[in-house]
Amino acid sequence: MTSTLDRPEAALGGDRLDVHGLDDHQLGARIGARVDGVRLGGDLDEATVAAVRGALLRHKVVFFRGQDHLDDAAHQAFAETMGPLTTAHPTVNTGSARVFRVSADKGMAANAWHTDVTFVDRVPAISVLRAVELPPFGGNTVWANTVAAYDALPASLRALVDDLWAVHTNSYDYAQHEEDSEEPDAHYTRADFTSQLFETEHPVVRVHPETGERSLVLGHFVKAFSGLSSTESVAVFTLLQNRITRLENTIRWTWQPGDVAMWDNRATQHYAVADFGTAYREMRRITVAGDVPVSIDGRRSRVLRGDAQAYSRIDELIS
Ligand SMILES: O=C(O)CCC(=O)C(=O)O
Ligand SMILES: [Fe+2]
Repeated sequence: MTSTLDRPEAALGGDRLDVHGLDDHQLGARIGARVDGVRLGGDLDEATVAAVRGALLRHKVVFFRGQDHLDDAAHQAFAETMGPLTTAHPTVNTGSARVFRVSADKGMAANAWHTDVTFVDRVPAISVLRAVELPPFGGNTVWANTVAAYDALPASLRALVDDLWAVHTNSYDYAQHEEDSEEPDAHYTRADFTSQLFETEHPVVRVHPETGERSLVLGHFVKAFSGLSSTESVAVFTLLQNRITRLENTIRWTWQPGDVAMWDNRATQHYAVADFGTAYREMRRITVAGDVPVSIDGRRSRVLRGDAQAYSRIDELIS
């Protein structure tokens, strides 16, 4: 299939986006836009797909309301317009080839700041999340812009991160992350989640394959920074995460039935707020495959443990 990965100027939309007249409404200075007037599905024309992708790359997370017509198949067909898909998850058996169901009725949620699946080398490019059943209150999701966070670093901190690498794993020491829920990702058990162990060393600063922007690659799955002690790692992690998640750098979405959120997983972190009591909440995610991060000096992330080939084929991607 054709990809915009080798044509960043096309992916960014530019005048194509304006020509098409996508009805997008920016929601914050640093992140987030609502896109109106698009009925999501597999039948979008090429210009609309390019415009939506351009809006995504610019705003990092885009929201679509009123997509009540979507079922899993149409959700998947829309996600496929953005690129080849991953399987549902590298380790968790979700009962579906492509759909990752995030459901909870005990107040559990993915309430730790993370970028999806950074424990593998081929970090997903895009996640498409659909509200299936919402609680009567609470259950918002918050996204943070990891490009803006990098851009806002003073020169001294850029010097620190530009050549720093971090080990990400799906089996980390939960005690190091005070905001963790007991389960690493919503309702799946830790045993499922760690049924196969993955560890990957990523650059802390990656160059975005489509936009060329630099972004911070951190979040919940970080175990330690290469060459730093665990105490030093916690200190540096806290320093950087605090910059990523400062409120000005985020957008918070209050879900309505029929909503879809799509985020650039190479330029964001997100957090599902566990404030919906014991009500049932169900979301479904379909994930677009991404390539292996590349550092500022052109080095690619390195697998330390685990083989993610079955989860995400990257030979179809252009990098
Ligand atoms: O439940 C949510 O709002 C987000 C869950 C999540 O982290 C994800 O779908 O990747
Ligand atoms: Fe997530």
